[in-house]
Amino acid sequence: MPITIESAQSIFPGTQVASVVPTTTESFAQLSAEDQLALIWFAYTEMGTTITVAAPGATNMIIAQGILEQIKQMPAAAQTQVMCDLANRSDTPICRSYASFSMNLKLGFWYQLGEWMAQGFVAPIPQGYQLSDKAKTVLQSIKAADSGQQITILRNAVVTMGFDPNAPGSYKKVADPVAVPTDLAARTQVTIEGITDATVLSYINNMNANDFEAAINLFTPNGALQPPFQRPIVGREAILTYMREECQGLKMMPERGVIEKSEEGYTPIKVTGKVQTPWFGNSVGMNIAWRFLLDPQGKIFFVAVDLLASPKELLNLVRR
Ligand code: ECH
Repeated sequence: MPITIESAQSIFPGTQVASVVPTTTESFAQLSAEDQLALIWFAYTEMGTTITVAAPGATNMIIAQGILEQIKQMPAAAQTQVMCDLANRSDTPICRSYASFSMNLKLGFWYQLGEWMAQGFVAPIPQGYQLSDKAKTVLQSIKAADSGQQITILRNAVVTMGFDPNAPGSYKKVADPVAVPTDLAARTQVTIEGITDATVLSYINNMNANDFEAAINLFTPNGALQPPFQRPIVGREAILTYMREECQGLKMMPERGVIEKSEEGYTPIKVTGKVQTPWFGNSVGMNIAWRFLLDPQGKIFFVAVDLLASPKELLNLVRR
C-alpha cells in the first residue's frame, strides 16, 4: 500500500493525547459571551498565582495599539460591549481588525486589556459575577488540567475570537515580523536518548534557532506538519508560513525516542520531551510527542506534534 499523509497520521497509535483540550474548548464555545469572558478571567488570574505570563516580545504590538487606545477611551459599558462582541464573533470593525491579527498579536492584545482591567482602565468582570452551572463545569475541567493544557485551552479561546477571517471583505492577515535565526556559533545542540538520526536532531536544532528555512528544507516537498488537535499542514510553503507565525522563540527540549524498523523504506520515529513558549518561559513545560515519518531519503514526509495526556506519556515509546 502506498504511504499517504492519512496513513502516516496513525503511526504510534498508542500515543495518549490531552483530550481535555478539544472537549473543554468545545464546551467553552457554547457558553454565553459574558460567561466566556468571566471564566477566562477567573482561570487566567488563578493561573497567574503559579505561572507567570511574560509581556509580549517581538510581536508587532504597534498594529493593535490604535484599537487598544480607542477601547481605553470608551465608557465602561462600551468597553464591555467590545469584549462581548469579540467573544460573540460579531461583525464590527474592531472584530474584523482583530480577526486579521496573528496569533501572537491576539494574545498580546488581550494581555494588554487584562493589565488595564486589573489597573482599572478597562471595565472589569463585575464584582460577584456568577458563572452559569455549565461554565462552572468548564472552569473545573480547566483547573484540573495541567498547566500546558490550560494555556492551550486559553490560547484556543483567544485565537477563535473576532469576526470570521474568511468572510467576504475581511481584512488582510497581519504577519509577524520575521525573526532573525540565531547565529550558527550560538546555537544549542540537543541530544535525545535513543535517537541519533541526523534529520530529527537537525529539525529540533533548527527550530530552536528560529531557522525555519533550514527546518522546512528537511521536509519532502509534499511533506506535512500536524500541530496538536489540528489537521496536517501540507507543503513546504504552507509549513514555513505556519512556523513564522507559531514557532518564534519556542524552546524544544526532547528527552528520549524510539526508531521503528522501516516499512517500504519509510522510518517511523517517536520522540517525547518538553516545549516552552516565550509567553510563559520556563514556568510551563508542555509534555509533547513528535511522531516523525521519514521517507527513504531521510526527509520528513510527516511529523505530528501531540500534546500528551500526562507526564507518564513521556515514557510511552511503545512501538505499536
Ligand atoms: C482576560 C479576560 C477576558 C478574556 C481574555 C483575557 C486574556 C487572556 C490572555 C491569555 C493568554 C494566553 C496565552 C497562551 C499561550 C499559549 C501558548 C501555547 C504554545 C504551544 C506551543 C506548542 C508548539 C508546538 C510545535 C512544535 C513543533 O515541533 C512544530 C510546531 C508546533 C484575562 C483579559 C481573553 C491574555 C499567552 C499553548 C505546543 C513542538 C506545532 C507549533
